[in-house]
Amino acid sequence: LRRSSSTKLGEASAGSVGRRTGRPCVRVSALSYRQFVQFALDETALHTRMTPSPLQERFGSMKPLDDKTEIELLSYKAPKIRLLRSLSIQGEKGLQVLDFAMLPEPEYDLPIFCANFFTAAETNIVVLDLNPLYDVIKHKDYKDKYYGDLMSLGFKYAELLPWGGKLTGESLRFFSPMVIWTRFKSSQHMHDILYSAFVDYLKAWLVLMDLGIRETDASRIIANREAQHRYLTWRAEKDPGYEVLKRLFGETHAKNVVRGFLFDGVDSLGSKTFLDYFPEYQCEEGRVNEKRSMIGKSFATRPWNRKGEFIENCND
Ligand code: BLA
Repeated sequence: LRRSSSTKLGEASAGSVGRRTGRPCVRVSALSYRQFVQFALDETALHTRMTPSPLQERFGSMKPLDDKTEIELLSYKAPKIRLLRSLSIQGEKGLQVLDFAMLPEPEYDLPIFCANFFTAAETNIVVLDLNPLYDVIKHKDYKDKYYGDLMSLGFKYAELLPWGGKLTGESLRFFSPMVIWTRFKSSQHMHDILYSAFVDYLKAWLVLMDLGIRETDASRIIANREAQHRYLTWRAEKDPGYEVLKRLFGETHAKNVVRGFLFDGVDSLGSKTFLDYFPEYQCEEGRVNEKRSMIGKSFATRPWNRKGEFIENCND
């Protein structure tokens, strides 16, 4: 992959905080994630031709159980992008949720754009990353190809948005060395930093997408498809947002949103089961262990150095 330089990427978006789209907009809450979604759609539309996803018809008018919560489900597809989907929630007591992802077509080994922001009662839980399709600890070539030039961007935000502490150990396999995993107390200042990070990460992903070359080797395409299926299988089963969605939609609808919308592809891109990919979760009678983690909560500090090398033995 060739790109002018990683600092250029950072510079290009300096001043993007508070950027206006030029459209009239209602400020429902100062700290809403609406401007994030609007920016992502506007910016993506500058790079590619988006068309509504077939999922939109099924999920676009989904309603929560109570009438005080507002939700928005959006989904598109585009050349190279199998699915762009966004779930945003504005609820009572400052509940704000954004789950925004872009999943590539299997002909591309592009990372998955992943923004997961959860805000309630002043607490913010944030994951922002270009999730690697292949485990970067094992696949150095993949890591260099996509993250080599982006580590300075990652490091800039690792300082502004410090590591959020121990997390489900298994999740780390799905994260890149530039992952932002953080928790903070709500403030306009932190919200602005997060917006700026979102803008920069999205722009970086779109550059990777622009440069992405269609794979023609059938075995590579099969491998990409399985890697994405494994990722979707993990998230559809263990995503921390599931409990919140159950409260908002009820169990059946929540399950449909998770398997049919957020992680669409889990039932179509492959036929392996969760236990095929993650056999360590097997319980008696072939049931899946309900614990989120078998390893346990791990990685008290950021396990990547500035160069994006994995640092072992930093568990406690
Ligand atoms: C917590 N969300 C978390 C945590 C992580 C993530 C790492 C910390 C708890 C843990 O270690 O598991 C996010 N984990 C991810 C992501 C990946 C992963 C993005 O493995 C990708 C591979 N979060 C949401 C949405 C909601 C949400 C949509 O993304 C709500 C609808 C809620 N996340 C949420 C809540 C917590 C949380 C309530 C704290 C409670 C908990 O830890 O279970």
